[in-house]
Amino acid sequence: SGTRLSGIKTSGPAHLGNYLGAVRRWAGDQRPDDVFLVADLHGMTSTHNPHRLRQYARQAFALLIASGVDPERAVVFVQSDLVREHGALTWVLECTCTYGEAKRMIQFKEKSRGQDSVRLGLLTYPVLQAADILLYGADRVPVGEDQREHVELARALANRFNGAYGEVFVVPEGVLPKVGARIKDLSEPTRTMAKSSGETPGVVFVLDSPDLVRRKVLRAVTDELDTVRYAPKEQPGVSNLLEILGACTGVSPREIGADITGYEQLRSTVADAVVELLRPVRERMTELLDDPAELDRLRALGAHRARERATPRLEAALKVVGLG
Ligand code: AQP
Repeated sequence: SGTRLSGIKTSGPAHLGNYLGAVRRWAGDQRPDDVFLVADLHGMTSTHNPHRLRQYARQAFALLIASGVDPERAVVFVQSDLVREHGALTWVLECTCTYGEAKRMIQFKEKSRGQDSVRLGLLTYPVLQAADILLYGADRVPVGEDQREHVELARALANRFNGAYGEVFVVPEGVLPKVGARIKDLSEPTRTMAKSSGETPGVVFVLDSPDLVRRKVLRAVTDELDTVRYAPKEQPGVSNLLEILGACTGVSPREIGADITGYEQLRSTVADAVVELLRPVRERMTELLDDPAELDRLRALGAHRARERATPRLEAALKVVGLG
């Protein structure tokens, strides 16, 4: 057992990749001690729209519940509902972290490259991420390759803090999640489907209407080879469609193309599968979003459960560093 922590950032509306590659798996494999975080504080490290940020957080929370995360068993909450706790520990950890460590993060280098105005939060968000992890005593953090370095930082900060001031934090470990599908952009199949791509036909959002989903999939980029074959390097577009179809139906993408003859059939088969996969999720999500009282009740429940976990550890940390 132990505590696993997983999060979804609200830098945009949740998409098919987030659902197939992460949320669906989290819901399917949840244990009572799991912590799920809607990371809205992380949704403002670059230019953002306040109204949308709030909306994306509500949507992401609704998505977790609609996907089957059980708010009575797991701790599922919106990060900004505990903004004081996360903010306070972030400051303490920023004073545990060096500037050199923060500026070496590959994600920072990549995301700040070529930008003339970089928010300081883009530099320090890995420390906020460390606070997210350490507040809840998470010992395992399932992350992909791109986030591994941040979990290593959280680990280093926990060790350094414990060594300097006393054993307050559980030292977390990054674990490779069970391989989920890595979904690519439908229009540019060599890059991953991403929230930050914005409104493009290449990104299918969980809340898109069935009509829109269908149109986006039917416009998916393929190639001129005219063979339905799983070969991500040579045929990224076709392989992505097979990957999506495989993930929707639980069959390996290598096997699933056998009965499909042309690209037209492939696109329409995938369109049907995605529409049917998302339909119940979107319906439950919409129900929740249309019932703000119920959504707020679940949100308050999650925040309460999260605070019960976070407060003792935060207080212990403040005490040993000499605050309060
Ligand atoms: N394209 C994807 N295919 C499969 N899984 C994906 N995830 C993200 N994109 C894909 C997984 O979704 C979970 C939540 O992701 P996140 O909110 O932490 O954001 P991210 O990984 O940075 O990806 P996004 O959604 O594309 O956002 P932006 O554009 O802001 O970077 C994670 O488990 C992630 O692996």
